Amino acid sequence: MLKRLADPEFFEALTAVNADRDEKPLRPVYGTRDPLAGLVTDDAPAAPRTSHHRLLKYLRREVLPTTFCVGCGGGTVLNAFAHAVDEMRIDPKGIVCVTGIGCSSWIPSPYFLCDTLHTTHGRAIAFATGVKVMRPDMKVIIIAGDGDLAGIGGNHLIHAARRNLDLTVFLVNNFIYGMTGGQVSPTTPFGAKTTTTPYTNVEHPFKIADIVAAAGGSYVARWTTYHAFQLMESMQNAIDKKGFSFVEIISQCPVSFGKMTGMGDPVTQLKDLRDRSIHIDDTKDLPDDELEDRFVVGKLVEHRRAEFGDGLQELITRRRETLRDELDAGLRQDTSALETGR
Ligand SMILES: Cc1ncc(C[n+]2csc(CCOP(=O)(O)OP(=O)(O)O)c2C)c(N)n1
Ligand code: SF4
Ligand SMILES: [Mg+2]
Repeated sequence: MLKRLADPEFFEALTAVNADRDEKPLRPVYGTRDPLAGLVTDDAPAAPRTSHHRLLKYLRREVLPTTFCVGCGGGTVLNAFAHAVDEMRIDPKGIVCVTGIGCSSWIPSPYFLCDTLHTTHGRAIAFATGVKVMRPDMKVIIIAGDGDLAGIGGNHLIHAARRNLDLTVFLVNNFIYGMTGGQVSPTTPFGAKTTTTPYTNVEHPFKIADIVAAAGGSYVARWTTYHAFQLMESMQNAIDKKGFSFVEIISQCPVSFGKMTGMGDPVTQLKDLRDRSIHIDDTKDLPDDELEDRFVVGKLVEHRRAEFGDGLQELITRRRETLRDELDAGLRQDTSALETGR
């Protein structure tokens, strides 16, 4: 699996079109688990370009190149997702991807080739709920940003976790409203400058994965785009899990987040993700204040709880039986009234 993800041809196939742009994109050199160790911006010879990579079948090739800025974490998330689906041998015909509005919402729609619902800002989970209830046989996967899922759609998120409907959510947390130019979001760090908090943010951010865990999510994890391999495995676990599953993916936005925070270089941001991440298993003896500025990564929660869709189906079956009994009883009464004339 590691060997397959470290495949220069897939990255090249994904980004080949970027080479036609004026910008000089960062190109990863493979064969290492440390993505930073491999990032180069020099004029090293390009990897062979190909339009036949096996994972291209998961992408809508007609919309490539992606509109992501150079160095955006969105490409890593798309890459990990395509690998996760491929590893699991899921037929994309059995997946419905649902999303809202934002740069992160473009990861599934238009780029991933399956049935997609590109809905209104903050309403992805509401639409996904309808899809899953009507088509429990489909894997319903939501990929969207922090503004979409934790801001305007925050209420939908916590209630979906409480209900424990069998949905999978990948929340791409870049700490900002990226698409609209860098407004503060509910996950923007305390003290960060954004276009709407130019004198620093004096609000505390949500730890959104912790909130989903507290609200009842069946599988909740947090990884970053630095942890591409762990992210892919976590995506697989989340997709596999019956019930509400959620992975917070901390991601770099060198353009809108970087604009006023001084983190305009994607490598600086990735290094920050690497240096501030701590695995949950290593946090047991640490006081809360030491974790304040850290990203606790790994699986936060996994448990089994009755799933909403099953409960609903059971209820419908029970109610149908009761109705049938009531109908039968009514018919018997009518027949006897006809026969006896009473
Ligand atoms: C109802 C509504 N309000 C506001 C907007 C404008 N808007 C579009 S995307 C966006 C924020 C997106 O942020 P996020 O979900 O974090 O995605 P990112 O671009 O950072 O990946 C906003 C506020 C909108 N489209 N619809
Ligand atoms: S604005 Fe940020 S999130 Fe949007 S594509 Fe550019 S780098 Fe990515
Ligand atoms: Mg965002």
